[in-house]
Amino acid sequence: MLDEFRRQLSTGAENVVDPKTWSGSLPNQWGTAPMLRVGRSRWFNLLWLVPLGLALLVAGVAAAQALRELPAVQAFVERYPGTVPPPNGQEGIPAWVGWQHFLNLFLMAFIIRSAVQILTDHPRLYWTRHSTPGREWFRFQKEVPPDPLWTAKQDSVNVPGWIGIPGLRHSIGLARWWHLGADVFWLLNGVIFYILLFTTGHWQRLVPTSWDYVPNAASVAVQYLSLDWPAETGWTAYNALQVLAYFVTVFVAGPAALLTGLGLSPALSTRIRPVSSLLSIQAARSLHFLVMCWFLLFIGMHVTLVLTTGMRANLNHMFAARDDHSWGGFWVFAVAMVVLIVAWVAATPFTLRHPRVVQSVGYALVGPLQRLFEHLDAKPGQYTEADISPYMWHNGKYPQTDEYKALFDSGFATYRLRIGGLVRNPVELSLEQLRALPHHEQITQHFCIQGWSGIAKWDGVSMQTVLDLVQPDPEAKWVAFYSLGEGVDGGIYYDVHPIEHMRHHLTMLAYGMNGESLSYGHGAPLRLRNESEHGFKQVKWLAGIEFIRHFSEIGGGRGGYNQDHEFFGYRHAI
Ligand SMILES: Nc1nc2c(c(=O)[nH]1)N[C@H]1C(S)=C(S)[C@@H](COP(=O)(O)O)O[C@H]1N2
Ligand SMILES: [Mo]
Repeated sequence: MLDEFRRQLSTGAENVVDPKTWSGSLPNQWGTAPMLRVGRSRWFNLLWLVPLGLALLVAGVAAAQALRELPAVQAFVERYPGTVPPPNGQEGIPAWVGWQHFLNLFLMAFIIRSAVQILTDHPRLYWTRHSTPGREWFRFQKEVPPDPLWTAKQDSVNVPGWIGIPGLRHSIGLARWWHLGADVFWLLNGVIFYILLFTTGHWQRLVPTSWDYVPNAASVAVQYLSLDWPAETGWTAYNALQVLAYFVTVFVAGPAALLTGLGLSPALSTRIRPVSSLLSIQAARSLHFLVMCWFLLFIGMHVTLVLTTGMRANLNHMFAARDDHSWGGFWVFAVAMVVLIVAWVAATPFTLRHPRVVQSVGYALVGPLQRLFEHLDAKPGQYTEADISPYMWHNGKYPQTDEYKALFDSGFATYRLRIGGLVRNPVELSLEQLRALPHHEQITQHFCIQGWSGIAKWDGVSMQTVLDLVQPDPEAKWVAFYSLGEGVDGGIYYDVHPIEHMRHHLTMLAYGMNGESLSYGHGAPLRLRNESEHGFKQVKWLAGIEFIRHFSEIGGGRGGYNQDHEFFGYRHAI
């Protein structure tokens, strides 16, 4: 009975990315300059920070030079020259620090590039859990146009392929594998770094252990700004300002990147309520972005100072674990940079040519961690009427067939939801019959993979009611949801869910939203809600439901339209 749906699925999912036809041939669309909201509706172009910053720097240099002529300041600099000797007299930089430093910078390069790519998929940041247009505090996209059916996909922007990975609009599926995959290695490197720091005593070089660091850091700042720089003592001990910057980066920004990143996970956000009510997913996304800004600022200052405060000695310390003026460290550094540049240049073309490799390697790296979280009791949060979002973004490709139009115009009088496959009792249900089933209602949060979220009240039929009605066979392990609408690359939209999720008390078929019948844009007449999963799995304009053995049987065989065509993962709860 459901063969007809299977035949309408596209099976020829591409295994390479053609930028011309990618994601339904989305045309190029560049973002705007980064804008910061000031007050209710005024926007400040952040590019002004460049001339402003330069002017401040020049003024700062002049002020510091004037200050250093004052006898009091001279006495202060003499008293606090800038470096506090570490208590245990730890000297030198061991080779393991050099290795870890290289791995860290290498991984960070790809983490940041893919982060930028991810950000461009929804180029707006918010502080509340709603994603209300006009209430974002930061954007690099125009105002949301008045079109009531404007989609989040239409809102995404381009980024050049040598910055983002892979640079195309709406390529978040691939970018996420890079980001999360590199994260796994970065975290591993970080854990090893922490362990070695504390077992070798090397931590004393990075942690300010007395108040002496404060006046010394101030002194170093004045010395740098006055362009009469402090004596270099990097091999024995970093200067106090360096220690503070390294301390913040290693012990504050690093863990903050992890924590805010975890806060971005719908899987955790829906399961650990105390965390998500303090740190909504949108606040987490904003903070995660600010942590990245810190890293970018740090990298800029750090690289500048490494190259200008005695490049050869500095490179010997970090890349050759020795303290002399030879060229050894420079050459190791040069080789390291060649490795980085080759990987940097290759990342985007490789991703476009071998997206399935990126998808499966990414999943192999991230999947085990993701499954770890799935063992946490799934209690997707319910909210109250007061939490309902004033604006719910639309997404996806709207159904435009004559068949759908006729259904819509008739008020779905002839609509039938067909449920079958591995079940004892296959059924066809009209909207009226669906409405006659026990009524279920819930207020829950929707998480789109692109980054926006919103809370809505859904009403309809609990999936448990449907299970009781059709009685799935024991061998039914997965459930396919077929849409009346097509996907962007042809063939009908579909997605597959594990049967355990169907028994969850918050999995339902919704025919109503926020007290009204489901609108065209949000999936009329019927859509799925599975609150343990991302937005793209909430199939709208539902036509049929099939209970199956495994998702490899249908479509491109990867568990859903976006998995087949946009290289997402078949479970994407993190
Ligand atoms: N049939 C169909 N269902 C779909 C999509 C689609 O393109 N086609 N897009 C999905 C995506 S990516 C999201 S985020 C949600 C958006 O739901 P909303 O428009 O009601 O907010 O619908 C999902 N369901
Ligand atoms: Mo989405």
